[in-house]
Amino acid sequence: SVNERTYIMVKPDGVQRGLVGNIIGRFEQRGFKLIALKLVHATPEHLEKHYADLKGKPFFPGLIQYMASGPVVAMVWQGLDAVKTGRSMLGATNPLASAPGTIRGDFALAVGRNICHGSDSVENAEKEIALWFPEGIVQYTHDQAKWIFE
Ligand code: DAT
Ligand code: MG
Repeated sequence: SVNERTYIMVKPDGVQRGLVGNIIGRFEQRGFKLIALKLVHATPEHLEKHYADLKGKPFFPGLIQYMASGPVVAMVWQGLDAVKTGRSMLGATNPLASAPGTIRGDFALAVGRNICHGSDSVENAEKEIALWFPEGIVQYTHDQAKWIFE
């Protein structure tokens, strides 16, 4: 739907490497509407909730340590098919398999340093938005919408 929302997060390596503006720019240029944004240095406990589905994987402790190693940029983007389109803009989980032109395909090489997160389903997006933005989301009219959607 036009009002679908996805949770996108620039990971600590993306912040340290100065890729925040580029990643935000891609979602802006594509026509998505920014409805939440903040810089946050998350605790391991918070990140364990975010990645709860991966608990038990051999890389889980390293993933949590990496994600807690510095601030992340937490965002919510809204627009047509935001979840699936966000995933395609991200590229494959392993950057070696990500096509050039995708965020991971343009900026990353290692699966454990893949720059950016994006929700993988509408249901998970809603869960992640609630986890990262318990304060709620600002509502405003995006005046571009009439130029982006029929
Ligand atoms: P994605 O981030 O594409 O949704 P995921 O949810 O399966 O991928 O995994 C979350 C993150 O965990 C992923 O972005 C990087 C890390 N990860 C996944 N598989 C890994 C592996 N085999 N080795 C190291 N890190 C891995
Ligand atoms: Mg995932």
